[in-house]
This record gives sequence, structure tokens and C-alpha cells, in this order.
Amino acid sequence: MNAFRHDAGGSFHPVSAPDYLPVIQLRALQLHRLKSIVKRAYDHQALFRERLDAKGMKPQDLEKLEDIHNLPFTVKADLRDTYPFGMFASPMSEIVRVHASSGTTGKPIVVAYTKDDIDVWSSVMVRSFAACGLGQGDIIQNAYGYGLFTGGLGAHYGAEALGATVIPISGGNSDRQIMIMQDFGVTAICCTPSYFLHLIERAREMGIDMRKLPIKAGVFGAEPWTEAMRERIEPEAGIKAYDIYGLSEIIGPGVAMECQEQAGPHLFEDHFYCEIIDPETCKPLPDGQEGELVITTLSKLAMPMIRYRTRDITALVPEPCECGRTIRRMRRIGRRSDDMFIIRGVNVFPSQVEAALLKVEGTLPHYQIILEREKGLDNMEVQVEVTADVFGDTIGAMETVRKKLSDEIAHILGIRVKLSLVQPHTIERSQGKAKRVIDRRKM
Ligand code: DLL
Repeated sequence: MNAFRHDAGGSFHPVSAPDYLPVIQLRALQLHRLKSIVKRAYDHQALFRERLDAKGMKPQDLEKLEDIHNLPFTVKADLRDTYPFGMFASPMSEIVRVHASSGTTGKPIVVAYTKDDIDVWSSVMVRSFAACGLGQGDIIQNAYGYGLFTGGLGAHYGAEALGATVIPISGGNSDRQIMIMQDFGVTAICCTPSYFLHLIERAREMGIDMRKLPIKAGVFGAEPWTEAMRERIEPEAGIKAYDIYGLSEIIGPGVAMECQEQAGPHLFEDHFYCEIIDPETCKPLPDGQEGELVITTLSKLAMPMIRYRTRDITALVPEPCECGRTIRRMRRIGRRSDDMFIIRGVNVFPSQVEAALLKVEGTLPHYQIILEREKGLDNMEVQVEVTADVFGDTIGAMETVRKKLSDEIAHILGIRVKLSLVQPHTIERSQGKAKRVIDRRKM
């Protein structure tokens, strides 16, 4: 029998059983898996072995979960430095798939999967889909990019294992996306939230009201998005928008996913051990406190990651979720420690700008932040689209929106910035991850 088989409908799916393990059992399972993965990394990953030796430690020293705090971290540079296959812990003959993430500079980082790893990945994706109420009978349009990016194939294998019908359309060609969504009776879509915004807009231009289509859910991730963005998306498309989180280094999509309570993504803790650390001191922080998410893969064979520093900033939520899952939630990831920039001494994250913009009526959820250096001083300009009504109206409407925006941004950031209100369609639309910040300071 297929291990991922489940009954369609209802909120509890047998495949989701690990989501509901009694906490004591979950921690015991984590410890058991942690011991074995640390041994595997020590035996097969030269870098990890050297670092553990340098600390005078052996895998057997790990007796309880808290001992993980003594293990060395892994960072993205380690994957670059060992490019392409230096972190693989399985022989090439057992590796059935590689993916790569392009990053911003130089060589990509390469990640690998054995057959078992692919099965684990599919199972966490099945649990992700089931968590937001999808199952057999659903028609899932997968508009994450297929290829080296993990989004496409990760969601694809999961949706198939779920027993849903998958449309492997990949990203781009928006008119065809909308035609298929309408003609095939699509009930759910997977893509980045920014691309979905573009699809909503394009559907409207094509005279199609998405609210009248059978689509009911969006599985949105791969980039930060805010609660304000969810509030824009849901009523405009007549769907529920769910947050899915993941990263290539750990597995791809399916590290965490929101349930129907939409109260922060649940981490699939039986496969991913999660800690929050202070990014400056690297000391562990208690649940509820915000810091950098650090993940250890508990079952990944081809490329175990021990204490991988994600750079993503969040907090673990100690309170149990209404849904009854025992696996913990984290707060929605609004920012990465490395997408922060400093303007006039103030730390700014793009998501703060997004939250401010979307509070003001008359704005559209399409924006970009441009950083420039003039005479040694850094300047920030926010370009945001406004509705055709506002743009075409008298100067009065534009000025009202500008004043509200300026106040909102000053309220959230504590500084006033240059604002450019532009007409709809001025800002380039993305098919995958949106580029929110254009940094011209280094050009
Ligand atoms: O973006 C994997 C993925 C595909 C996740 C599809 C969800 C859906 P990478 O390209 O390696 O992998 O990028 C990982 O993207 O460290 C976060 O900074 C960001 N990210 C991913 N999901 C979310 C999310 C995929 N839901 C990096 N909210 C991560 C905020 C996210 N940021």
C-alpha cells in the first residue's frame, strides 16, 4: 500500500499522523534521529568531522536534545566552498536528484537527494497540502518554476502523492495560466504570492473574475509576504491564502506549512529540528523570542545539514494551535537578516515597507525600493503603484494617498523617505521571487 495514501476530506488525514504525536514521543523521535544523522554527517561529511574534531567532540557525546547547542553551525558559504558535491554524504550511485539555488553571486549551491530523501520530501509536501484542506479530487495548478529550483518538482511530487491532479504548468505565460485555471476547474494554485498578484490582475484585464472560479486555496511561499498582503489577496481572488516555507539547503518547500487556522506555519519537527538563536551572539533563544532560525535535518541522507543558519528571522510559537497539531508553529517569516539595509542610521526591512504601503487605500500591492548613494549619503525611494482611479484623479487624490503613505512609513520606520506614486503596470512583474529592492549604491 502506498505509504502516503489518505482519505480525502476532513481535517485529519492518516498521513498527517506525525503532526499530532504526543510531544514526549515527538522529542524522543527527534533525539533518536538526531543521534543517527550526526553520526552519518561525522562519518561522511569531511567538513563536519573536522569541526567536531576541532571541538574535541564525538557523535556519541550527544545524549539529550539540548546537547545540539554544542554542535558547530553550518552556513551557506560552506556549501559554496565545497561546490559542487563536497557536502554529499551518499555515494553518487545513491543520489537520484540534485537541485541548485542560484543565489545572487557566483556559483550556485547544490543540494542532493537519495530515493528515501525524495520520499520524505513528498511526505512533508503531502502533509502541507493536507494541512490546508487539500486532498484527492483537488486540481492543483503548480506554477512554481520547474527545474533546478526546488519549488516546481517539490510541490509536484507532493501533490501527486496526495492523490490530487497536478497541472505541471511551471511559472510564466500568465494568459495561459488563467485560461487553464478556468477551463480545467482548478481548485488550488502553488506559486509565489507576488506572481499570484499578477495573475489576479491579468485575469481582471481578461474579463475573468477569479472569485467566480472553483479555485479555493493558494499555497504561497518562496519569498516573504505580509499579513497585509494576505488581506489583499483573499478577497480579490475569493480564496484562502496559505503560507508555505522551505529552503533548498534543508529540502525545498515543505519545511513548514500553515493549517486552516492560518496562524503561522507548523514546522515538520519530526524531520527538521528547529532552534532560534541570537544572530549576533549565536546563543539559543527561548520560544517566543525572535531571532535567526537554525535547522538540523533529522532524516536527510544525501546531504545532512547540522545546525544550518537560515538567516531567516522568526520566533517559535509556544502556544498550541487550535487545529490540535502538536508540531510547533513559527511566526511568519517577514525578513532575512541579510535583506536588511540601513538608511540614515535606521535598520529597514522590505517587509516593513510592504506592511506600511498596504495599509493605505488606493495603493496596489506592487512596489519596489530603490537605494541610491548621493554625495556619500544613502537615499531610499519607494515606488508604489496606485489604482487607476487615484492616478487619473485630480492632484488632490494623489496628494491624499502620498500624505497617508508618508505618515504610515514614518510611523513604522521612523524616517521620511522619497515616495513615487506610479500608475498601474509600471513596476515589473515577477514569475517567481519578486525583486523588491534595487540597490544602485554598488553599481
Ligand atoms: O524558495 C523553497 C520554496 C519553494 C519554499 C516554494 C516555498 C515554496 P530557496 O530558493 O532556497 O527555496 O529560498 C529559500 O526563501 O530561506 C526564505 O528566505 C525564503 N522563503 C521561502 N519560503 C518563504 C516564506 C525556496 N513562506 C529562502 N516566507 C528562505 C518568507 C520564504 N520567506
